[in-house]
Amino acid sequence: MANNHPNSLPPPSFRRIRSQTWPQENDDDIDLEELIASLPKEKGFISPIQILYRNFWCPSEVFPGVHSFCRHFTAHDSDIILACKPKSGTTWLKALAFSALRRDVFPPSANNHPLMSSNPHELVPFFEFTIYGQAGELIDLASFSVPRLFATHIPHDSLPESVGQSGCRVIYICRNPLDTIVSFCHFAPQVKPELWSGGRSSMEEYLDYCCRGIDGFGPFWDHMLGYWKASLERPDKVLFLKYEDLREDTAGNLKRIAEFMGVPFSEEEERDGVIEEIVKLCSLSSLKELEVNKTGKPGVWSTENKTYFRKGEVGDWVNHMTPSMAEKLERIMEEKLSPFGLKFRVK
Ligand code: PAP
Repeated sequence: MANNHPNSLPPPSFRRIRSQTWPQENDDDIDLEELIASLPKEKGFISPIQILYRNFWCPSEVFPGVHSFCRHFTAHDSDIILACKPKSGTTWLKALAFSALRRDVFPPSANNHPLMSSNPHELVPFFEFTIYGQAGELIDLASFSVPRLFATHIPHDSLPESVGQSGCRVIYICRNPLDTIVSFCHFAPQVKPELWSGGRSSMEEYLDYCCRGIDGFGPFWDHMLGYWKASLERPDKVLFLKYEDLREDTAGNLKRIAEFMGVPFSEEEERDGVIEEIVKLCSLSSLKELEVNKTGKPGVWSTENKTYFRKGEVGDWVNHMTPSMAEKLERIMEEKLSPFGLKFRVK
């Protein structure tokens, strides 16, 4: 097993060392207010505004964390980063990757498995929200079990240089944009009701912004294509997954994830049903029913854990979009993604 840290810490597998204030000490030389003032801005749907930074639209409230991460993070060769556009299956991928990677310390059948008491976002923290985030506490990167497991929503080409220069591995999950938009439009009004109530925002308007390339961490096509191209160029370093494929064959894709992380399932584990145990442990129905996911808060957005678990269906967009909304988005997908061979199952 690749988990070579002699004392894997109990969950969460990292240590908070002290309260973090913003700006961080080592950002003192940067006037973030001035930087923000100089950058293009647009209406936000989960933060008051979106800021165009390093070629993507960054929700304003995440900006300090994004900026700090990009300036300060140094990747290690053994690091594993889970990357995704919001609402593409982040929570699921975090649960699966964590369970597979740490199964020597936390067997999936154990009653006290970390997923029983911690939301996947607590076990695999985001760089921009949690580790370098404004509202969080400073996390001791040296306290992570090795290989360190992180997550990010930041596009491939905007990641700190050391990620591409090191041997660090990235697992990307994407999802058809029709379902992602529907998922976001259920999530965001719960996080920021003030941005949506009284007709301030609607799914139709959000879809229009997405089609114009003004969506959180997007344009969505640049987000997907950045990781897609990287996975074709460096398949040993970037694994590209689709939510729809994961739904269709969770066990098969879990095997790919484990192999890619350097912790393939042994024949004995396969025979003993370890793969199926992890699939079950991480399923939407299992996670949704846990007390921690009904009541807790992961500290990503100030929202409850339950907002991360909804239907998890492929094709739910038919229940929420008009045909003209869907056609508009499908035209953009055809124009931007198809030339690069990127297609999705949408039903
Ligand atoms: P995030 O980007 O805010 O972290 P993310 O986890 O990527 O969210 O996406 C949430 C979607 O994944 C939800 O989809 P829905 O709105 O269409 O239902 C959520 O239901 C789904 N999801 C969460 N956990 C799982 C899981 N264990 N299996 C399958 N789908 C899941």
